[in-house]
Amino acid sequence: MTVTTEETLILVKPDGVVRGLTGEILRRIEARGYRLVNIRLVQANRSLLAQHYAEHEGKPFYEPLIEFMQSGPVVAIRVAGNRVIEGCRALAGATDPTAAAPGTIRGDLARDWGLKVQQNLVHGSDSPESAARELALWFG
Ligand code: DAT
Ligand code: MG
Repeated sequence: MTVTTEETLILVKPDGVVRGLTGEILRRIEARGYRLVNIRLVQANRSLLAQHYAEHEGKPFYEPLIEFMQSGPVVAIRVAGNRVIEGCRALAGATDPTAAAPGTIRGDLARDWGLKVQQNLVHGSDSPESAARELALWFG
């Protein structure tokens, strides 16, 4: 029997770390059955974040996003499991925390603070290509 194992990058953003929600977010990932492969607490610099969020350069929320992501440490998590990319996106919920479904990380634990960038607790890679690129950035 061949089981293809996929990996994804999850970040607990600075709002999640400062609010003490890292454990709760890890708990939800583990409770769903995914496997934690590696974890790092990182104070990200502008260069790393510019590469990570390259697709958003030029958008109105780009500069606020880069500033916010440097406002404190983030927890970078390498997570493995069959269909983990899709599964973790579902766990995270919609980008806009007000619209995110109850039961999701964002829908249960985040809100709109009226700022220029949504503080929505987590990042999750959105495709196998993004996951490979982002895992190389955060875990080398
Ligand atoms: P996601 O994190 O759900 O993949 P994204 O990649 O489109 O969302 O955007 C990256 C982050 O930027 C997102 O988590 C929160 C912020 N953001 C996205 N769209 C926004 C918007 N219209 N207004 C404010 N912040 C936004
Ligand atoms: Mg994204």
